[in-house]
Amino acid sequence: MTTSVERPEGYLPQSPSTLAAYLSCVADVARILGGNPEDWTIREVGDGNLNLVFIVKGPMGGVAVKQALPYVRLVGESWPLPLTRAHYEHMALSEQARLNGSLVPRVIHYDQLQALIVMELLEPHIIMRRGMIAATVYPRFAEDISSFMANTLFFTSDLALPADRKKQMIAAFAGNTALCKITEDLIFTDPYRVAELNRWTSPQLDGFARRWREDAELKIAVSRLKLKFLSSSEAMLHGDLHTGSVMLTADETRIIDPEFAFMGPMGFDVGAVIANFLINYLSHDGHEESPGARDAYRDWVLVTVEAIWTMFRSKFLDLWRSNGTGDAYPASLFADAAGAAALEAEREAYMERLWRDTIGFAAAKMIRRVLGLAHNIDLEWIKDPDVRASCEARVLTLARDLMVNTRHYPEIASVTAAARAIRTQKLI
Ligand code: SR1
Ligand code: MG
Repeated sequence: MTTSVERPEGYLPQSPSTLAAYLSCVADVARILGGNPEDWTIREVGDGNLNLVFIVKGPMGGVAVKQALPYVRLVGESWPLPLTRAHYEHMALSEQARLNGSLVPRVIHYDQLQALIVMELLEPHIIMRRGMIAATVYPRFAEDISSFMANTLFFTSDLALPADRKKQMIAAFAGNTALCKITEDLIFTDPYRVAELNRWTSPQLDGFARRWREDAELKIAVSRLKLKFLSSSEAMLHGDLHTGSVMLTADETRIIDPEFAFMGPMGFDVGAVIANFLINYLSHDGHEESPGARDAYRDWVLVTVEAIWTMFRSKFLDLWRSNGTGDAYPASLFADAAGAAALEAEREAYMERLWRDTIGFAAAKMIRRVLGLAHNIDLEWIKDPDVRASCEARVLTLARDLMVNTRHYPEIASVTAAARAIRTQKLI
């Protein structure tokens, strides 16, 4: 980590007082907003860890503006971060839109120098994490996220692409190293060592944090996952696919914020979704109005996480059967009946490997949200530290077992059964 923040000449971080003048020069945006810049209202609403986000409204309509800062907003200027992440986000949004249509926000304007993207205003959509903390049911989500992951991961993989196109994609995303490094450190390394930015509910979880740092079996397991993250360029990932990267209503889903996009292992994205559902499931003991009041919601969370994996698996396999035109598994090798049967068996074996990766990555993402720098409000918003620590201890214990004893979890139902079981345990 260095301490110098580089600002390219001409780059200007926007504020509510400067943004109207900037947007008035962007014809497509001015047309959507209508009226004159004096009529526009502008609010900075960013609550993520990295960027500025503005909501701009005019007499005719509104837009959302996201601008990268040259440092990590959560930490400050002591942690510089390249503005180029906006370029990778823009590239990923374009590719995701091509493959998924309206499941991602429409980009209206992109300014590379200002590291700024103007997108359609998502209203009345809210951040999914906030909705889930308030026990809101989202009946479309499993359908939409499973399609998003199956389409994006399949069509950017060697199962669908010719080798030269796949290598071009690897090259196009290879420069997003600073964002990958955040993941490499904050997810796969820091929670397992003494690190300045780590934090946890203390003193309640001090013993857990120490045991996690001393657990050689766990550290080997997470390092295997890190090696996979570092070296396996399977498909274009969103790279940060948690419930804070989803905006939705009961009827519409939008996947936002792919600034961590790169060509990596598919299980990392699928695992992120599963991890955040499991964390949410285990957090409601700290939110419910009286014991058991949220039992029905907890059931919805687990039924939905089962549906997400099951639907993803089935959609991915269907895409492979109908669109397997990539250079992996050349069709000419499997044209006869024996070949076709062997290929179908191999598809099942591939999904088993992907499943094992998925729960390993899910576990890593659960542990980092309890022992690392960046936590989830599902747990952070539990006011009583003893209750919060009790929920967090369950997250840690479930995650450790998923990561170390992956073979005990051959399908999603065994994961949800373990989540139900761990909830009954008093661990601290
Ligand atoms: C310093 S950034 C911390 C986290 O915020 C993002 O949402 C990613 O999850 C990242 O790991
Ligand atoms: Mg984000």
